[in-house]
Amino acid sequence: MRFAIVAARFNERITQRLVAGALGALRAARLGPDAIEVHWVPGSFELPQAAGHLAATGRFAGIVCVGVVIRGQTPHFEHIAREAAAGIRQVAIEYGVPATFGVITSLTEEQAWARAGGEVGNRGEEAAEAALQMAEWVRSIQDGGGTGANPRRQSAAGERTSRGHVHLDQATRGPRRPQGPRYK
Ligand code: DLZ
Repeated sequence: MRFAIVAARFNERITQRLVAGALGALRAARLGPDAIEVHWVPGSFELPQAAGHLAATGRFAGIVCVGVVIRGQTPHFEHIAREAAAGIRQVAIEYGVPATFGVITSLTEEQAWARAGGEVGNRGEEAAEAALQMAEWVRSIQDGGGTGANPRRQSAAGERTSRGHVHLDQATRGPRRPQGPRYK
């Protein structure tokens, strides 16, 4: 599976940290360099436009959008944050491609740094993990399963229900996000 990271250049030093967090999460899922593309756009307002173009190519299992919107003196902040959030959601629904929201919306620059690999976490990393989970879930329903199990494949540890679904024990189901070579 191939993933894209779309990054807003506004507040670029902070956004770089979000990109690093997102790349770390995707690489931890064993995605190779050929399976990850990073695309830069001017600001968070442009994130949905770029995500839409990328989704339209059909080449991506997930799109991670990262940016930093910091409140200024005017309502500009609200417009950009709202349009970014609504636009990314619209792309995900319209194209059926998971597009996740790794945009920090903060009142101060200090709050933004704290959410870009500081004491409050890394919104880019979290958005990449969400994209991985959603992409895997989309794949699971395309394979015909609703619980992460594929009803067409009978597992030794599984038990077929009256509706044809296979229920696996939690212990045998394993981690929610697949490990190993699946993302290569
Ligand atoms: C113009 C602007 C302002 C004032 N603030 C931010 C911000 O905090 N974060 C961000 O990502 N982008 C900002 N921008 C740029 C807009 O997102 C957009 O690039 C421009 O309005 C051009 O469409």
